[in-house]
Amino acid sequence: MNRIQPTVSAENLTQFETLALDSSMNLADGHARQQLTSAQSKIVAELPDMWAEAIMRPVSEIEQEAAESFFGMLGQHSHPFAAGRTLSCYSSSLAMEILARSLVTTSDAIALLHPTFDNIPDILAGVGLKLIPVEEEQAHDDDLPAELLEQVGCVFITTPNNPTGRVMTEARLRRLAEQCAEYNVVLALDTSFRGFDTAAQFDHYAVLEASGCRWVVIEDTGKLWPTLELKIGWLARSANVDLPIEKIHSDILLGTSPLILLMVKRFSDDGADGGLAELHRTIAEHRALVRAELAGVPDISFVDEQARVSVERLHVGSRMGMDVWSAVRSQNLYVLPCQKFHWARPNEGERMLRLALSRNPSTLLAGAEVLRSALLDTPERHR
Ligand code: EGV
Repeated sequence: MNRIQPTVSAENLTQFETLALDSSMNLADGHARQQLTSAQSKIVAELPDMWAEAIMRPVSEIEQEAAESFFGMLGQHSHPFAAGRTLSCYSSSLAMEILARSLVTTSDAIALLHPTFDNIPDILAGVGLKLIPVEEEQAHDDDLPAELLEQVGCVFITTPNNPTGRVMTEARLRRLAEQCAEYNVVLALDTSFRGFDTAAQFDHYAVLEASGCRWVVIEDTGKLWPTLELKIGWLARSANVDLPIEKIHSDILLGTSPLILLMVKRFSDDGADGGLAELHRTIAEHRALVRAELAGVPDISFVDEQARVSVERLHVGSRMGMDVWSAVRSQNLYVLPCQKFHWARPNEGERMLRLALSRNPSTLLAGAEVLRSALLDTPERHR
């Protein structure tokens, strides 16, 4: 029996995620909510000692250690922290806001990957930038057209992409960076999901530096570990970027918490010492679990066969995604409808849902069972 529910109003993906926060079956947001591993639990138990350490030591030393450990864990050995070109932020979205405000001082338009998580277009458009969509296939397969590069001050790419998991190869990144150098366009990367996919762990900074292009990279500790929203977003830039990033960063914050930086260092060291490989196995198991639990449901498919990221797209066939979303919500299961990832043409996402995999297996199992019966009950719909 369906309970009567208030009408839903969600203006963006994050508001859809907010609806799910108190539910025991929250498969909506891409934040990590699985159990701590035993090695991670030990680190958490040492937080009081880390607090004392954070009080005693110079912040810049702690920040450097956190950056070395985090970027090192991810293969980003040419990162520019030592050169003074990596700023820490409370979140990667804040880093994005700082980048957006910097860009709009010198340009009025930006080329942005399509689809991608909607807070990226919203932040960029929010400062007044005009957005020009770059289809994922085009970004990965072809040179960008000259007419596009002549119009924009920046090309913004999310790799691995959210929600598709698509990773830009080293060869493609090199070519894109060369094109950006040629047209004097800033190349901006959001690599928040890179920790999940070893294909995204070649040394991006070496490629960017070799190209000579102006570049900015946003990195995120926030998707990997279940650390209760304690995280760092890093904002790294080239020496020649010629944007007021440092000034705008300082307008907004003095710095991040040395306690969180120490925690990031410890989680990263554990990651490099086998924790990241363990996470990869966990996410792969969770992906297999969800696919197995939904196997045999007619007229569905998993869209991103190669994805390694902690989210999974489900195509619901001739059903409408929002019909399935509403049906599972009445059972207290929350997933994410995909229209808003397709920020330029939302209808392209209307038959897809995104499921979060960084959860406990019991939650995924319960969610998949609810989803399975809802899919079996949801009728076809033609628009
Ligand atoms: C995901 C939400 C915002 C973002 C969620 C996300 N952050 N809106 N500042 O972290 O994939 O669920 O990226």
